[in-house]
Amino acid sequence: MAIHKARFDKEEFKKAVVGNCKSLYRKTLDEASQQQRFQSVAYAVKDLIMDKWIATHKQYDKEDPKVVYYMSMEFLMGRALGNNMINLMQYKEIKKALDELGLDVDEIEDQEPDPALGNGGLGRLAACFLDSLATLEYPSYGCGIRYRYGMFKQEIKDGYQIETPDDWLREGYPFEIKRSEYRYEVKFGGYVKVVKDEKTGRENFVQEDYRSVIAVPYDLPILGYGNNTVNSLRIWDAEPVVTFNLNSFDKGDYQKAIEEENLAKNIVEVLYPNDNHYAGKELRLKQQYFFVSASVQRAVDRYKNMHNGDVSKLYEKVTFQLNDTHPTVTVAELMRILMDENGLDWDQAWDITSKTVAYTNHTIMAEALEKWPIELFSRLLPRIYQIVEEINRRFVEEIKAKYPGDQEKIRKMAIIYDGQVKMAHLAICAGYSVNGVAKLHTEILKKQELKDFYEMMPEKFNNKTNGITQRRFLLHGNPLLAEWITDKIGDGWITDLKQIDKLSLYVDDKKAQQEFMNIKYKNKVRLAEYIKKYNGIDVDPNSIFDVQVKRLHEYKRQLLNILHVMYLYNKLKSDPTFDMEPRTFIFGAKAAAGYRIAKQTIKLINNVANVINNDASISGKIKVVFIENYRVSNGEIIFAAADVSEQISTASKEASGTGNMKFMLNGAITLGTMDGANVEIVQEVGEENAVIFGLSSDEVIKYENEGGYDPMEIFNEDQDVREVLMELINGKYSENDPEEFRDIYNSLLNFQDGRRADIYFILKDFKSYAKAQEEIDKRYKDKAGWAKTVMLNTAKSGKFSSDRTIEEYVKDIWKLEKVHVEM
Ligand code: 8GP
Repeated sequence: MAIHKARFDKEEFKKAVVGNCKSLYRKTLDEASQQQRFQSVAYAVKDLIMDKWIATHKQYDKEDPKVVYYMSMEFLMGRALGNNMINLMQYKEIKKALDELGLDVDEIEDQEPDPALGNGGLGRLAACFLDSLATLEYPSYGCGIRYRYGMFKQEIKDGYQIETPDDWLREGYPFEIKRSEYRYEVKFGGYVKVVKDEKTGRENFVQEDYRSVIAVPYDLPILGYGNNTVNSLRIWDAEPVVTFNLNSFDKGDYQKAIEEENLAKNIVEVLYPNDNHYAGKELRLKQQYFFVSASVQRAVDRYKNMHNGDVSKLYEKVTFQLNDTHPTVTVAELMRILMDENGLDWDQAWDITSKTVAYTNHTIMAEALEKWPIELFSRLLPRIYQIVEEINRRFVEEIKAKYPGDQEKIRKMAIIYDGQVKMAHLAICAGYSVNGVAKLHTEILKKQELKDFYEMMPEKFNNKTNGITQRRFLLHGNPLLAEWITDKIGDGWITDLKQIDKLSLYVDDKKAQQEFMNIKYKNKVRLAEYIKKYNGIDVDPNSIFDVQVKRLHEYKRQLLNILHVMYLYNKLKSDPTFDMEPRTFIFGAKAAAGYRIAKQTIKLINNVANVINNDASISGKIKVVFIENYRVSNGEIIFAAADVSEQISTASKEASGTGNMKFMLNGAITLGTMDGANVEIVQEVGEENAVIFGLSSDEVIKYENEGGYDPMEIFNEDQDVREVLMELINGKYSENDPEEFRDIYNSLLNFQDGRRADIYFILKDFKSYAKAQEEIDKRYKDKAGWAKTVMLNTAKSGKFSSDRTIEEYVKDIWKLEKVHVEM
């Protein structure tokens, strides 16, 4: 790839920063607050982007390439300033300019709120994809919601998680631009009137007596690395139709005016903080239809403008990728627009739609499946529901034709059944592609979860193993290692991560090992300072940094990790000869606000930390740290500093994982189960360079099909496990309230609320996990062996770039062509 480095005029840039400060705040830089300085810098950087952004879209208008619309309820972008400086290839130059202005680049970057318009894996994947699409010069739009409040901020008080609102727009977000010219009306409720056109005899469907909002887009620039491509992330805000609806007011429809005002205010208010869990709230369905309708209307209009108003070949230039089922109403909305607004008949509209929409599945967790009650769905979206009904009717006919007399197939596959609208079934039926996000995950979809669909339409199914962008998670997050790698093998890895394999040549080289471990040490010092600053805990950078950061969910088994810490602590206390490498167990995780047992687990981790960190008798052999408010920005620091990457989900449950890839890239060893993309990580790095434990996914699925296993047997037979479990309820870690962790205890041992005991096989995997942990300890003692292993992890991470993933989507699903932007 030809890397393009634009000219940078340092003096002009400095002038711009000073000028921005003056025009924005009527201040000089030294009078300004840190936040105001950040804003002044950010606007100057935005200026550097603007011409490229304009040029990119001119080029798109001229060449009329096919465009992918990445439809997602979530984009977990992380901070933009540093990333934009990097992708402009002007990080060092800008840093120098800031130095000369007396500004510290790290402090300035630290002022930016993390735009956190996402929960976890799915949202961060979307952000990595946008980075790769722009870097690879593919035309694309991210389409989402401009939540007024993003992912909540987590504070830990007394060991408990407290959620506080993330008011990320308070100071104004410098990189966005409002695009009032692209406003669209989105309609909810009312009823559908059928009007017969006397001349043509055609029936037209008109929504009446509805409430509506105006969707107004804000665009954020998405910069390619080292090129002139600047794509857009388009997030929609909602405004009332008329702020104070005089028209309606005149007619006495005061109520309607107020309702529309409230609808607009509520709709984009907040991101639902659930990860891998479906809450089924009406407002959520409103959010979904809101951003989908606006995005699809805009996409169709754009296409029509470029094709004389003729929509019949839309699929040649437009494709919608559905990031999980959340935007699945895209299917029906596109049908509606094609039929009701462009006069196509059903078959024409269906032909276009089913060549335009594709679906990605991100989880097999049953509780994440979106199923809307018909009552709610049809009341909120009456016309959309009619269309879904007709899609379902035709689909059921197809099922009947293929499997005559097989009522069971209809029960399992129909889109509407049992009073519910099943979004995954709609996405699969209408989509031209269905993909999982790691090999194992896709196999499980084909063999288990979506078996019937796979049998009926195998050609739709394909795998796209996830990836991450090395620009953020190595080049920006770990500058020391990035520079070292570039010294050794050149900078090709930045846009072609496969090249990082060239490091394999150095893994036995003593000097290189030493350098690599020195960098790891410095990154551990950086994290230790962060921990000291935010947690007040001293941790030893010479200890093993053993890290589990991800959303808190039972299937991810943070509980297994902390139970093992309790077990280790018991060992240390009871056996004075027990020898172990000092270990710092680091956790970071947000729990959904309503997820009780997840929140209890956070409290448990903090209480265990409290007891162990304050026990002088173990002379600091174990430290436990819970990092508050884990998010993209501190994640970058954490990945760089990790020795051990905890990827310990119950096999079969983690669709892919992407944190696992970030750790690997930064030179950590995976301690994990054969789940999600761990399987492929092991394949790339070799079994001897990872530590694997636990049940296989086949074993888990087999147990599940047989009704589970009996954790009581383990409890009764394994003295160590029993001791740890008793400590959950004897007040050892909850002096004030010995009952505090009763729910956790029960979840492991007792059938309750219709749920079997230990459905995530924590006790079943405990012994094998403890052994794996011993193995880590043993390996760390061999310094050279360890260095080689972690270097190999970095060297073999090439497959896990989102650039590779995107190239696969482009080739197999989207069929896009690159557009090179000249300046
Ligand atoms: C996640 C999967 O749990 C994770 O394994 C995968 O790596 C990631 O998606 C990207 O593919 N799923 C979600 O984040 C998820 O389902 N979130 C939605 C409910 C918000």
